[in-house]
Amino acid sequence: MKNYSIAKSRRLRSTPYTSRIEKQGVTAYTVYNHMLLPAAFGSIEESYHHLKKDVQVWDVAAERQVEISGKDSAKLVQLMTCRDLSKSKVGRCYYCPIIDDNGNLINDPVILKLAEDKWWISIADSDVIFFAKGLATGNKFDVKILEPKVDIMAIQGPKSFDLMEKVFSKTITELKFFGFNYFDYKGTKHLIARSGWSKQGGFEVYVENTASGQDLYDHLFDVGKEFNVKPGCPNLMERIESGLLSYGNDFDNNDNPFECGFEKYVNLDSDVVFLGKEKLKKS
Ligand code: THG
Repeated sequence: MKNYSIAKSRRLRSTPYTSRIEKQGVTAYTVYNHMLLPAAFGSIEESYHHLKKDVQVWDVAAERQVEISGKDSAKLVQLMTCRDLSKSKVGRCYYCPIIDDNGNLINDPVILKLAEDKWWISIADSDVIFFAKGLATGNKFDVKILEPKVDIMAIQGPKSFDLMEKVFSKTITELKFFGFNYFDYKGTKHLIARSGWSKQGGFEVYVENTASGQDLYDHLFDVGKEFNVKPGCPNLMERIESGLLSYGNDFDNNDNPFECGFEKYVNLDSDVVFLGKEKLKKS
């Protein structure tokens, strides 16, 4: 297969980690949310075996956040997803299909409840922000919607626990799956969740302070030598083996949640209000 270079531009955004991963030998990019997402560091097969054994640091800044805050934020977030969020808790992440009025998928983000009136929708590759703004305007919701400057770095693999403990102390290993909390790194607080797009275990750091995040990125490689840390990225082999679906690749706006095996995340029996509910009842 012939390979082509990709022309970077303002439209095709870099991340705060791009210069670092290029020094470290990234060999392929894909485009995700109008941003560079590394797709390979040499052999995907070798990376696969390394990810299952040791620990990798990933530039997944392309998993952008749609921040929704304000009085009607919970109503808007619920209107967009078929997962019942009425009992959701601050400090937890929720994997939620976002669906339209036909019951078809718009995205499959992780939703973080930051406060009763503040949410981050950590999106896959589609422009959820315009969908959210349209719904907010049409429904006259009192909300603020924006894309905050948040650049996720993921630490994935079985040795991610040892590496993160070395940097953030024992408390970080007590985070439950899909829980998040704030952890100090040299005087800067970072939101860290136990999550990530692999099933090898790990964490995601939602970096808001870019300089501190870049310092942390370098530090993880300095202190991670004993765990054989390497740069990596979502791994095609591992994610397929683990059954993690990719919006735009494995499913898109022609599919409903049932066709994707998402029935776990569809609540048709509760009285919450969301788009496409009647359509899904008939499907
Ligand atoms: N992390 C963050 N944002 C993201 C992704 C991520 N946005 C885009 C994309 N990935 C969204 N897709 C998924 C798909 C699956 C999972 C996370 C994001 C996932 N699923 C678990 C599973 O299938 O076992 C748990 C789901 C559950 O039961 O709650 O982790 O990776 N920040």
